[in-house]
Amino acid sequence: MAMDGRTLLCGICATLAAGFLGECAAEGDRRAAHRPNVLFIAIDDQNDWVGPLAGHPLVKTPQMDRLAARGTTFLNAHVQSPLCNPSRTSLMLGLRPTTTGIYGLSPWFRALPRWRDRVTLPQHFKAHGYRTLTAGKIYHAGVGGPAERAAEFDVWGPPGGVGVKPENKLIPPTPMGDHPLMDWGVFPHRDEEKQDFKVASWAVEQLRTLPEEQPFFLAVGFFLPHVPCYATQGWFDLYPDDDRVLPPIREDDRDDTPRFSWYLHWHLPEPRLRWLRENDQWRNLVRSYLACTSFVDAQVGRLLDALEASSLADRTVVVLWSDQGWHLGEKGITGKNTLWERSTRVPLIFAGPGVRAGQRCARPAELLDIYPTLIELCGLTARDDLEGVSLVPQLRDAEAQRRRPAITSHNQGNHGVRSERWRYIRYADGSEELYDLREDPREWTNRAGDPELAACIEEHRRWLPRIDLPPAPGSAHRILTYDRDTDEAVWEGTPVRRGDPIPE
Ligand SMILES: [Ca+2]
Ligand SMILES: [Ca+2]
Repeated sequence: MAMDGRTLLCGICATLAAGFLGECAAEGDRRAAHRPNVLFIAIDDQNDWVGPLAGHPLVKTPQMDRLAARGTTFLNAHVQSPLCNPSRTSLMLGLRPTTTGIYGLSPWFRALPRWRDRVTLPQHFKAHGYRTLTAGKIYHAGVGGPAERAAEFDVWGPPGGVGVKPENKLIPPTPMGDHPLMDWGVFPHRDEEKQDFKVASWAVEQLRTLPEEQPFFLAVGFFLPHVPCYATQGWFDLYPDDDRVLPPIREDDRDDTPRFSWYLHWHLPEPRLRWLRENDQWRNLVRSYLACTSFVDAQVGRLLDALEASSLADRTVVVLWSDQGWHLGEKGITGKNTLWERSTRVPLIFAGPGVRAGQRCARPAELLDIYPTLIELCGLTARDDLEGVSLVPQLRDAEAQRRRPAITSHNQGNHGVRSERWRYIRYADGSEELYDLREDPREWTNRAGDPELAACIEEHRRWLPRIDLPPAPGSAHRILTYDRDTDEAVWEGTPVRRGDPIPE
């Protein structure tokens, strides 16, 4: 790759960090005034049950529909990890989980010497003269004290979270620990008491008052529809109180998935489908999730209103994404931590300058691509140490070619490879799945054993990550390791043997 002096300077900056950031910032100040702003909207655990992805026939998300009409929707966008911390770390660093070694809810990446000085997406914008702001859930956990926070973003708004909640859980005690977050239902309160409402209010105020002469990178992270899914009756009334809301499932769906597929979510607080049915909670959970999705959609709408009211829309790139999906009974489970479509397929919508309006792109896309895409859309110095590729060709023409599939990893050795038509999964013990999404969009029939598809499997295997690190030091929470020599899997420190019953 050819490098001019400035590229080289910022290339060094990207790897060596803080001391050089100031020089880059000075360079950036001179050119920054003409660059577009960025409104970066994250939603937590939002699967493809949004209007633009049509993942649920009854879902109501008029504001995301409105954003999609203004921009380009990726219909085949996938996360790099089906879990908050590794997914967000991957996006913000521009590196796969298999490269960071971060697969669990811990560690925070700055705790690792290797990534302590890594320049994140917002830091790269700051180095080019942007004012960077954040509210709600962008990183998974607390970043640290004032100095640590100031290093990540210039301005910090309200933190993420659920906000007001009932005194006691609304649903019966859930298996595997009765986790406090495992709760949902109608709960009387005012929308203004929800943390996502407060986060949106703060962001709206920034959009009204930010100085014109400096471009901004404003990150807004919504917590819902992450559990607990509380909403008022009005949001529930958007959805019928009958079984039309339930997703189609097959009772025997797991009969043709490898036993190892259970190991990825072996013992977790998210209830299985069996518990939902036995406790008459399936429909209540699905309606709660849909109600919270519509509530978050309305908060997105408040941001879009503010953008248009301040005449910023033509000068602001908007990107909306979710850090992973959620199962609501499909394949016998709720929650994430799988390599199937329900966990990996998420909204990814771009709008604003450089983005063609009204497009729907079927090419595979990765959240990892957001970093290089925003760099190109905003005219920042390119970096050669990012593992994603820019989506700008598809933002200009949805039919533009892309060879690379979307890859999701959940702990070392377990990968999903999603091409335009197929999903190939390979687990650490060598077991495999293959789905033809064109003929079987719900991934009901595993065709990995079909000899006629051997070449198809071989083609997808070529894309398995070449770097596939073990968990980084300090890894915890939802960590799975596997030893090929002994055929022993270890889930969160406890061995799982072939004959062990699957936890319910
Ligand atoms: Ca999440
Ligand atoms: Ca099946």
